[in-house]
Formats: sequence, C-alpha cells, structure tokens
Amino acid sequence: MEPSEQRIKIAVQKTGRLTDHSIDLLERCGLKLTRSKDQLICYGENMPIDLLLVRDDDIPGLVGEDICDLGIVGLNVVEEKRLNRAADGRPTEFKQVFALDFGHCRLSLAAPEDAVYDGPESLSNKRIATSYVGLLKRFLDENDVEAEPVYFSGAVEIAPKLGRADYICDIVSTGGTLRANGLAEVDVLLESEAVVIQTRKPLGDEKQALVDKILQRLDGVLQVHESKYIMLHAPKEALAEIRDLLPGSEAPTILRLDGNDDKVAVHAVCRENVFWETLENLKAAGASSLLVLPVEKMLA
Ligand code: PRT
Ligand code: ZN
Repeated sequence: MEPSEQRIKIAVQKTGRLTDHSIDLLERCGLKLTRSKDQLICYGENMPIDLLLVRDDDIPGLVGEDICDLGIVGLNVVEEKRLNRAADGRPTEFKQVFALDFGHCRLSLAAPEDAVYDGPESLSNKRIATSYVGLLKRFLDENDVEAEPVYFSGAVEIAPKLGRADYICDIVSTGGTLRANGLAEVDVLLESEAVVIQTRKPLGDEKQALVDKILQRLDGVLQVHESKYIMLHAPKEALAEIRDLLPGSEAPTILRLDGNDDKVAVHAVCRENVFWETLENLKAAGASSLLVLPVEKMLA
C-alpha cells in the first residue's frame, strides 16, 4: 500500500440517508472497498483511495481543511457551511464539482395548517425555528424581511407546538413529517441533492491525476444512469425526421444494410430515457426493427 499521504481520501456520511448511495456510486466507479474494524474507514483494495466515514456536517470542513480531497454531501449542508464561513469573513476552501442525482430534498418554510402565508412578507417579525440559520437569513435578506431565526439542532418540526416558533424552516422530502405535525409547506428556499466537493488546495501531479480519474468515472456512471443505446432501420427518405426524433443523441452511426438499398441501420446513444411514446413516434415516421439497450459504461 502507498504511504497514506499519497492516497486519495473521500469523506462520506457514516450512517444516514446518503451512506448507501455514496458507497454504491464509488463501487460502480470500480472501487473495491473493505471496512476497517472500527467502521471509520473504508480502504480501497484496488486503487489508492480510502473513504473516511463521518457525520455529514463535518464533510465540508474536512475537505476545506484538506484532510480529505473529495467529499459527498447534501447541497443543503454545503450551502449552509459556505454561508456560515462567509458570515465570519472566512473564504470557502472547497469547490463544488457536480450534482449526483440522489438525496433529493428541499429546504422549505412550513407553518401550522391554519396559518395564512401570502409570501415572504408574512414572515415579518415572526420567529422561525431552523437548523439552517445561514440559508434562512439569506432568504430573509433577499426578500427584505425582518424576522427572528430560532436555532434548533433537531426535531425542528415540534417548535410551533412547543410555542417556541411561528414557522419552521427545515428539510422536506415526502412532506409526511410536516403533515404528522399539523404543518403545511408554504415556500421553498433551496432544492437540494447530494453533490461532490473538492479541496481547493493544489494536489501533487500524481494525486491530481487520480482525483481527475475518479471524477471522470463518477461522471460516466451518472451519464450511464439514463442513457440508452438505440438501434433501428430507417427508410433513407425519412432519415432526417427520424434523427430529429432521437432523444438527446449525438451524431448517430449510419450503416448500409446488406441487400437493401432503401433503408439504412441507425445506431445512437441517447442520453435520456427512451419512452414508449418515442418508439411509437419513430415507428410512425417509418422506422422498423427498433431495439433499445441499456448502456453499462461510458467514457467521454
Ligand atoms: O448523523 P449525520 O449528521 O451524518 O446525519 P443527519 O441526521 O444530519 O442527516 P440525514 O442522514 O438525515 O440526511 C443526510 C442528507 O440527506 C441531508 O443533509 C439532505 O441533504 C438529505 N435528505 C434527503 C434528507 C431528507 N431527504 C429528509 N427527508 N435529510 C433529512 N430529511 C428529514 C426531514 O427533515 C424529515 O425530518 O427526514 C424526515 C422525513 O422527511 P419527509 O419529508 O419525507 O417526512
Ligand atoms: Zn448531520
């Protein structure tokens, strides 16, 4: 094994909503992992990459302080930490690379079901319970409203019942928790999903090459998610129309069909899901022998 400073460290949530997806994604990038006995590190067996398993709130700090080179964490946490640092006059030492299409949720304002909300001005002089004081303050400032954020580290949804707040500002996905507490979602402050963040500190050439490789593989895994390989036969005179119907495809490959001068074979990678309606439209335009195949790996 390489000395530890030569190995890439990726900060991943230890136990929570992002854990399984994050590890699964890295395994689909070809990384073979074994967990340490104390469950705090996953060692990469076939690449010099290790995962540090930590609380999600610590991930931006670990990447910012250069203890980890990359991290996988919710945009809600990234944005809150960035705003907290900015409020203290400290720069953000990490950069956001790309979104990972899991961990979808939103940071929303909610009020007791009988409350009237006519837009942000309804928050004027109200108390709003939240763990996301930075994001809430930004929303209030952008809307030029004075209100009082009340910090809650968890169980924010019970604050109105306790008489501690008039509104709450919290993460919502299905809305079930709000409904169970007699609350209704009234506004959305941030749409969130898991993102990859990277340290801004310069890495040596070797480490940088490895970080680039893992980011390229992650990008490939994401592209493959919805991509399909489509094959069909097209009458030559309908080729232009059929090409236009192929969803999100780059230049298709056109092949001659043996013993048939009227038709050609068209092969294309479509970077969007291919729905039945699309196939029916292609058929109506003259296409035949339609085949849609999943794509397993992709390297741009
Ligand atoms: O221990 P650690 O600090 O690492 O974990 P945590 O408890 O802070 O985080 P965790 O595992 O709950 O969430 C990690 C990340 O998942 C969040 O930062 C979000 O980016 C994302 N995420 C996606 C969610 C939800 N969906 C979600 N539903 N985070 C929290 N929730 C909460 C929500 O606030 C509500 O209390 O789950 C509850 C159920 O939500 P509903 O709307 O489906 O009822
Ligand atoms: Zn957390």
